[in-house]
Amino acid sequence: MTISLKTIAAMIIAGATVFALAAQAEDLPEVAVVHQIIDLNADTPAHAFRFEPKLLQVPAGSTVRFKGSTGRHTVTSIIRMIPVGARAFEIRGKPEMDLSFKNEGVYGIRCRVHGRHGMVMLLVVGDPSTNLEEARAYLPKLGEAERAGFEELFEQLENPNG
Ligand SMILES: [Cu+2]
Repeated sequence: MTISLKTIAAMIIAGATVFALAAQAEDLPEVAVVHQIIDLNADTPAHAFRFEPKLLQVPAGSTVRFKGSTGRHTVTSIIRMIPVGARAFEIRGKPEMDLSFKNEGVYGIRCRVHGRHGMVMLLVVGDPSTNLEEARAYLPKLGEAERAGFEELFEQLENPNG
């Protein structure tokens, strides 16, 4: 049996349609995804071990899917850099984990192992002003690379267009 090129083309188009519908269905409800990266070709340690994205803004009540808390990576909230009333959290040894965030404000997050290389991220849930100043005031207590990482992210948050 032979399949004509025309048939193959039709099959590809049908497949593409199914894929497009699936992508549309996945849009609701939206889940933001954060990856944890080890990039051995990177030119600096802060780039080699990183969250992607490093700055994430979501509406209150959103679910964030953290991927890649494996090997030595962790997703660890920093005490004093999360909103009052929000629960501290740590993910480790999980390829994928969903967390929901109800409390508005900023969440300073580090990798417990690679934080010293600047592996930090800033999650902003709803209105950052809830605890922005408190979180910033804690920066001097952090190690050099973590502090530098967060300063860059706070800067980005306040001047999103550069
Ligand atoms: Cu790590």
